[in-house]
Amino acid sequence: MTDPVRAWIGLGANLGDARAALESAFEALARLPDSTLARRSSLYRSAPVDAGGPDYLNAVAALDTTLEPEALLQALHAIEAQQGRDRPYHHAPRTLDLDLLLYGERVVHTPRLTVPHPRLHLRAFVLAPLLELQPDLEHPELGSLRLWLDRSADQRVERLA
Ligand code: PH2
Ligand code: MG
Ligand code: MG
Repeated sequence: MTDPVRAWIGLGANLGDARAALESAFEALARLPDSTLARRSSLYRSAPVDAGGPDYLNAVAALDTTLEPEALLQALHAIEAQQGRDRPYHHAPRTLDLDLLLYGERVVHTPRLTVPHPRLHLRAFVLAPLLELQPDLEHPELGSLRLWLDRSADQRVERLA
């Protein structure tokens, strides 16, 4: 058996009962094969970035997994589909969005997948929950994510109790 890798998954929703969507997404992540849901962040309310529509709820999960990145991406898309996500246009409001943010220190560029997620370091709604769980988390190419959160201080993101 290969050792598990810690993958970081971003969760987002801004349609319907977003809180329920994130809760059932965490449950689905915990049921994934060859994977352990190690940590889940608080929920955050955030202003839409590069998109319209209502505020989002966001969170992140730390998943220890032996699934390869492409297989994990497929599993995330399956969870989105089970929870009623359709994809009418880029950045449309969504019932559930699951993004593969980081896969250990791996850098992946395939036609279907880019890891680290190309915009994670620019988005406070991803950085705040990541750093809640691991304050010294590093990006394999860009270094300390704490510095990037400091640079995105103008984005509205609020941790929920
Ligand atoms: N997701 C997007 C685009 N904009 N804004 C916030 N606040 N939260 C998101 O999850 C989000 C977004 C595309 O996936
Ligand atoms: Mg997304
Ligand atoms: Mg996505």
